[in-house]
Amino acid sequence: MSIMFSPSLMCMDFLNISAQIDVLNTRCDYYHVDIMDGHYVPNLALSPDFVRAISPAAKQPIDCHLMVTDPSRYIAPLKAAGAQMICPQVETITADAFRTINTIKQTGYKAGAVFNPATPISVAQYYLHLLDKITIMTVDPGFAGQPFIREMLAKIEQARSLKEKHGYHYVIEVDGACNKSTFKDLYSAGAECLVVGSSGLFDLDGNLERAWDIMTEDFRKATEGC
Ligand code: S6P
Ligand code: MG
Repeated sequence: MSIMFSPSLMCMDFLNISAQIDVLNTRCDYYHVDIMDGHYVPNLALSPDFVRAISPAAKQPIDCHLMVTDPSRYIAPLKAAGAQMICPQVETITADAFRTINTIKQTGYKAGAVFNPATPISVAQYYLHLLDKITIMTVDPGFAGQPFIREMLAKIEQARSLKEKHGYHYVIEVDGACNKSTFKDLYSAGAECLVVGSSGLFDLDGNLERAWDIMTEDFRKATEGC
């Protein structure tokens, strides 16, 4: 059983950010920071200022999921704020995917790409080899607490077989409703990193250490024998 967990910080308790970062520092693999511009998605979430605030305390890489119309505007500010990985939505970089990904890498980040549920992996086929991570959205982007889109299991399997066939180095991440009721199917399909938000982690218990233990036990039980 090998899996990575990336807590979605827009779901944390904002009255206790510092204490929660301390708890997560020794447990998580990445920090998942949802950046929304209120234009690409009808919501606002976290920001470069949030990244700047947590980066001195964060001991794991800060991974920014950009749900914004123009990702290029966020690359330099997020670098200055202390982020380590940038993942734009593939739908927002069709006109300049190579320029954007190369800029992300030349700025010193790891580069990922995120696929909306309705977007096929094939749109990125010419640059999959450049990516350090691909994220399959299993909800439409913009909000926490949405229902899981089961059709995405086939896309996760496809990401795994493309990785095996071509030797791609990307990590296969899943974002959206990763929780007790989906862990088994996600893991069996090939997910390597799970973004855990309200349903998978933060709403399990008011005490985050206990919530983390509940989540990892949920995952262990769900994937026993897989
Ligand atoms: C959605 C965002 C996600 C959510 C996460 C919340 O736009 O990209 O990262 O924060 O899905 O988790 P849950 O368990 O509420 O779906
Ligand atoms: Mg996200």
